[in-house]
Parts: sequence; structure tokens; C-alpha cells
Amino acid sequence: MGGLKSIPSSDTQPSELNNEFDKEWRKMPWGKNCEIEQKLRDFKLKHPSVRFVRILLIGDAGAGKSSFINSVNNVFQKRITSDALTNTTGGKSFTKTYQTYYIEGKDGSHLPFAFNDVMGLEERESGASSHDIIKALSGLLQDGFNFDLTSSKSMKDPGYRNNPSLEDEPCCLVNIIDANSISRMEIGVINKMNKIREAASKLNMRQVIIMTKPDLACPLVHQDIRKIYTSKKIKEKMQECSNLLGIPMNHVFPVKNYHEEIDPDDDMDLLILKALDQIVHIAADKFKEQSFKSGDKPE
Ligand SMILES: Nc1nc2c(ncn2[C@@H]2O[C@H](COP(=O)(O)OP(=O)(O)O)[C@@H](O)[C@H]2O)c(=O)[nH]1
Ligand SMILES: [Mg+2]
Repeated sequence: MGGLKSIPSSDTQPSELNNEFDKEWRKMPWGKNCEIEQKLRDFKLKHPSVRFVRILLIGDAGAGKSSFINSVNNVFQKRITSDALTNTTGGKSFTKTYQTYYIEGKDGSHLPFAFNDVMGLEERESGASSHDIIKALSGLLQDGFNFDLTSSKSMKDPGYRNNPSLEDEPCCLVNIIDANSISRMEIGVINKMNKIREAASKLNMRQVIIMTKPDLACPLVHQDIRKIYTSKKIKEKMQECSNLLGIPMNHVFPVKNYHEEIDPDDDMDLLILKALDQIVHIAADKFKEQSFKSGDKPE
């Protein structure tokens, strides 16, 4: 029978033959790293009293929060750094205190964005409580705040800040989700994320998702990071993230973090830069609205 030729062999499933879109469904300016990098280095917030776009990262332990901060730092330092220590042992959170990370510019000053890394949201008593993270949303946590001290805390305890300035308040909540374990996320962690999201919405805070570990979720991307927006698997995973947290697809960014590389990689950098550029602009919109509302004159 002539038709037999078109039947795939037993170890090749039809779906595997059709795992890629013909064209990128989101256009990426591959190779244009310098332009985006420079734009971010020169970025200025249109608010007279706020120097930094403060970005708060939340997510499960091991999702890649610290790795994302290191990856952003790598892009701007053009070498592999590890200031935000990552967890290579798996399981519970390695980061236990509230920390701000700044990115150094060429002249030693700080670039106009800052990251706050928190302890993971893993279930039960071991993770950071949504109560404490909701405090972080309003700028009420100081650097060094210890998430591990689970005993009943009061606002008088060290680590809490009573009069946060506008600059202390994060303006973007970044949910970090591991592409490889979305479907296995514990319900307790999802509930915590949703509680935090609700509080962030009430504060009119911008929210995005960074989806990490696309290299582990899709063999195509593992081989070639430029296939990130042609891989059907990655789009499916992004959609899953979007549905899980109710954040629209245009606020979901897949990023491969630096984890085993010893040298910078332009294509990885481009995805990181593009995600950061989106976050910074989405976050800065909040100040535009605020300053117009309060009558402040944007610079
Ligand atoms: N393959 C891969 N591994 C990653 C990626 N991002 C993070 N990791 C690894 O995942 C583990 C946990 O990352 P970490 O940043 O400590 O997670 P955190 O607990 O959310 O801060 C580390 O071993 C990282 O090297 C990624 O994009 N791809
Ligand atoms: Mg960490």
C-alpha cells in the first residue's frame, strides 16, 4: 500500500512532528541587544522623587527568583555574577531575608531599577507568609527583614518600616514561575500567590509573569533559545501561567536564566533585556498615572 509511507514510525508521534510554528508569534529583535541595553541604562522615571523602578519578585522556592536577578546583573556587567545567591540544593528556600539588589552602571552608580528578592512561598510554615509579602507591597519591609521568624510579629519589630516613601514601594510585582513545574505547583503556593496578587491589584500595582526554565520544558529551546517563540510547548506553558494567575499573555515573558553557563550569551541576554524593558515600562506607567492624579509635574 502506497499510503504506508506517510505513517510515522512507532517512536515518532504525530504531535512531535508538529511542535513548531512556522513563524515567531512574538517578534524578537535578535541581535539588537545594544539598543535595548542602552535604552535601559538611560531610562528615567517621570517622577521627581523616585529614582528606582522597584521590582518585587515572588514565587515558589527554586522557581528562579535569585537566578533572574543574577541574570539581569550578568547582562549589564557582561560577565557571570552571583550576588543573589541561588539555591542549588533544591527544596526549601535559600533566601530567608528581604534584600534589595541594585545593578551597577558603568560609572559605578546604580541603574534606575532595583529588585527585591523574598523567601519562597512554599507551603506550610516553611515559606514566607502572604501577610509579610503584602507588607512588602506597601514598602513596609526593610532590608534584612527575616521571613523565617514565624512567631507573631508586630509592626514594632525590627525589619518593619513605619513611614515608607514612594521610592520604598515596589511598583511591579513579578511572579516567577518555573515552566517545568506549573502543573505540579502546590495549591498552598498558588493560594498565597493569588492572595498577594489581590492585594497588589488593590494597590494598583502592575503585575507580570517571568516564566523560567524554558530550556527544561522544551527540547527545541534547549537546543536553540531562538525557538522560544516558535515552540508550541512554550506557548502552551505561557498560557498555563497566564490562566493560573489571571495575568494576560502580553504580560508573560519566558526567560532562560543563567545557571550553568560560564560566558555571556547574546540570545539569552536578549530575552532577559526584552523582559526587563517591558517590566520597567509597565511599572513606570503606574507613576505616570499617580503623578497626574496627585498633580505632581512629571520631569
Ligand atoms: N535549566 C535552568 N535552570 C534554572 C533556570 N533558572 C534557575 N535555574 C536553576 O534552578 C535552581 C533554583 O534557582 P534559584 O534562583 O535559587 O530559585 P529561587 O529559590 O526562586 O531563588 C538553581 O539550581 C538554578 O540554577 C533556568 O532558566 N534554566
Ligand atoms: Mg532565592
